[in-house]
Amino acid sequence: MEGVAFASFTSFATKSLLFSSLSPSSIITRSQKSRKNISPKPFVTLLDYGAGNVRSLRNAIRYLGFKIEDVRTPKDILNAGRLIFPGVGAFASAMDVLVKTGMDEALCTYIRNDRPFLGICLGLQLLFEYSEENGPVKGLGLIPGVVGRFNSSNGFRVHHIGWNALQIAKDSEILDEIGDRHDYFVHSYRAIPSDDNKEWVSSTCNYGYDFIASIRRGNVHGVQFHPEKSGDVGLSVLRRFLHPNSRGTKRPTQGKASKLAKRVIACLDFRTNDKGDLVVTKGDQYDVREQTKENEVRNLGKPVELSGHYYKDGADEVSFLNITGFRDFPLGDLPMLQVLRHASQNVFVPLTVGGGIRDFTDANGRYYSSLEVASEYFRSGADKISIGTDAVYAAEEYLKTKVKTGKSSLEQISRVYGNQAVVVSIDPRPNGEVYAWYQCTVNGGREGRPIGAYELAKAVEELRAGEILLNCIDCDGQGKGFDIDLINLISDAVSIPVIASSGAGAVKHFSEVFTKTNASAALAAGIFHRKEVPIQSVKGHLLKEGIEVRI
Ligand code: 1PR
Repeated sequence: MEGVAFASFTSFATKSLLFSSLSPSSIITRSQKSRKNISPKPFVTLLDYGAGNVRSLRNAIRYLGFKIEDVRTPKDILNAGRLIFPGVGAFASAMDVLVKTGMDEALCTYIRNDRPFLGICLGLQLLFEYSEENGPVKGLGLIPGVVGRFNSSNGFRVHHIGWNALQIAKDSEILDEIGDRHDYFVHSYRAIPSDDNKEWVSSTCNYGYDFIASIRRGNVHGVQFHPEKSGDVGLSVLRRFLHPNSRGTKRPTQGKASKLAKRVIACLDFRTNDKGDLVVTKGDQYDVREQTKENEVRNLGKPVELSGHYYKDGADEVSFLNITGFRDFPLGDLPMLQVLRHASQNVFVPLTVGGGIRDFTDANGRYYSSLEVASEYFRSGADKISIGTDAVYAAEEYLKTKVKTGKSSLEQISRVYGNQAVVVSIDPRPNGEVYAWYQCTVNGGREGRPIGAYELAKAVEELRAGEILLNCIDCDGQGKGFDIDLINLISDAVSIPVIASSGAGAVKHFSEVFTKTNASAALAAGIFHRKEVPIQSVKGHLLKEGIEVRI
């Protein structure tokens, strides 16, 4: 991913100095000699240079029955039987680490020798000559061509986030089960197809214009999308790479994917009930207690089970919101981290986690930065984190001072993990009789703030939010449809994707939000938890209405 500076790179580079006395060329010579004696291994080697979250990929590889051996030295690359390189972070920082550690040469040798390789996302981009990301920055130069940024001049939002279709250019056995189905992309830079790299390109994708979605030459593969987050289709890509002998025949083409799909997201609000159990709950206008004498927290099921169910039913993403995170210390909430760890072992679509992300000092006086809190969420399996309350305070401060301090949770987390990994959740409540405005709230709707949803959205975009989750307290849990005016107000104000939330009560509400607004995704909770409508029926309806969704 892009736009990222990495504290963790530095520490990895320092560790790597342990083997820096061994020159890359001497390493290569020795391992080339010994390679003849290497037998095929029942594991895959992973080049994780410590720049971010590759837990999802690890989970997917393990799910497919493979063991993982991590690269520690350039020699491990040369000795690998099968190597996966999930590039994470910014192009320049990644190249910097590769060069400092001598892994650049090892990688080039490995790939030039046509050894089994799969680069993912930045792991594909680094194979090219140059990237414009903070550059031009030199890449490994194995494939002719350049990596450039998407631009919004053609009306497309700069991040390409979501499920898109591939146009297969040539046979690439690992793509053979994709057919006409969508894969999950998240990036704002892309490799540009040209005559010079034509022979490498195995598929392209269109987002305003064509870009390289995958490359293949011999045993060397690279994909811009994330197979580990692309559901069954993505798992088939990994499986075909990991088990080349069991690839079998090409599957008949399925699906009708042609462009970026609208996303349907299942949301699990959860909190601890009065007995101390972590439960999925869902309120009416944010009140999650039953209207009974006991006034207990509404219990709609167990988070891990429900997330697995929604994944199988076709959710394009699953969101977990710890709705009382504002009052408890989220890292003290070990069951919640366990939920995430377990859910991410079996759910291979993006997981977003929110609730309580802020700087915090615990009872013993130990200070935790919001970045540490977010990092723990990422380590536990989150692909994106969502910030509510703290983003409101950051936006208020920014609007008051006009200074980006770089210290807000929003700025810190997007600097380290990339802004595609940072969602801002807005909880507005319509206010005012004559001049209506959408007043932002904090602490789960408990406190109104002197800032409107429009101003907040614009400010958090400037502070590097990557996406907006747009709730509406009045519509929440009512089943009467999304607030179309609010969604239009916000999605027209920003150039980052907007997720419409609150109020879905029937399949027609999903088609309405996608035909009347520019929302990139629709999120719902109650309608799914109460089992009124399965996600597949929502998608069936959207397809019938001519709205492209992933099936
Ligand atoms: O403020 O950073 O600690 O984050 C808290 C997060 O928890 C925020 O994202 C906030 O929206 C959420 N939250 C806080 N209290 C509640 C509550 O319900 N009492 N849930 C709450 C808000 C999230 C929605 C919901 C949809 C769809 N709900 O995404 O799931 O409104 O519901 P529906 O389809 O049934 O209408 P912080």
